[in-house]
Amino acid sequence: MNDKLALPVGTTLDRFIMRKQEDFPFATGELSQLLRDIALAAKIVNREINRAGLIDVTGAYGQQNVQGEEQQKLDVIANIRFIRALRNGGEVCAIISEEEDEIIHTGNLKGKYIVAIDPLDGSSNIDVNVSIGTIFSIYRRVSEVGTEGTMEDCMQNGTHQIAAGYVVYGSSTMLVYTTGHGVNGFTYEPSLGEFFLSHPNMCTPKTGTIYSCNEGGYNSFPEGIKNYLSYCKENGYSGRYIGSLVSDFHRNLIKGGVYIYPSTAKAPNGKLRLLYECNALAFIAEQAGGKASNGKGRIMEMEPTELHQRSPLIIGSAEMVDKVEEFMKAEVKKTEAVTAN
Ligand code: AHM
Ligand code: MG
Repeated sequence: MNDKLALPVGTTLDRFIMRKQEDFPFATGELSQLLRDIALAAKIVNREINRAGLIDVTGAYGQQNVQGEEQQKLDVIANIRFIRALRNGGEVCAIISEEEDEIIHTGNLKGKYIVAIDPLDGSSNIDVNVSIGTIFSIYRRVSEVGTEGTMEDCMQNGTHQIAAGYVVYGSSTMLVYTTGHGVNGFTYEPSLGEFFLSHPNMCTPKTGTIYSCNEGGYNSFPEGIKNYLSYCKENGYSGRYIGSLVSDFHRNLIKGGVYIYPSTAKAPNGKLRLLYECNALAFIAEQAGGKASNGKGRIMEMEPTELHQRSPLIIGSAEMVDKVEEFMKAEVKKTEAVTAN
């Protein structure tokens, strides 16, 4: 990190975005505006979430999304809020959302950017007052400005992200994002309606002693993952699993740890979506000094083949992710040796 870029704790998100833009003489301000649009939608969603239980926003919406999952009312509300903010902002030509079957054309043909979003992640936790989140990735379009966004624009691999972030609606609400120059976290002050810089230049510990994994699926985990989980237990690691990816990731980012969602019998390619969840968090993890893998290689280098593609995800402290990969690769070698004989 360039120290010249450091801004003091307490700087508002708006000022931070503006000051960062000044460091890039040819920036047009469109990406800055887009980040502000996302922050505005996050404030609105935060307000809705905080009223859950008082107004009729909890429970099932009565429909399934494209992946056959039960949509919650707040999933639908958050989806509408983010799409509206991005459409009104004008910088985005197309959006892809975990809650929508197809690409959404915003009608802003001059928009240079594409957004991939999981508007409300961890929705099974909404009704029980447990932290949930929003995850987003921003890409520059590859199609010509002045035309509609295309599938090719949306199917870029994670290395092409120009910004990514998440909002965690937790004991406080935080927005954490990167534009590829480190990671910064902002805490929401509800009485002022502002996000303030609270976690400048976030760096994740190289290693840790927390593993986060839903061990309910243990019997169908790959052998390498089973062996790694035994290693965690033998070494006295702590198991921590909220079941909200953003919250589990955020805790591990700060404290050091690894989050694992492997392939299972129920979800042979893993459960998490490459474009809406894995890539954004992978970009943030790497920018904070961590790693993200699918067990075989780097998440951000996976070439997407479909919008709602899933992937196993192993993400967090660099040395822990390396260790999981080591266990996975050892298992592959063993299988190869058996088949060769
Ligand atoms: P969602 O986007 O439908 O909410 O699903 C993603 C969530 C993650 O937040 C969480 O880590 C995972 O699903 C939990 O899955 P499981 O209940 O199988 O452990
Ligand atoms: Mg999700």
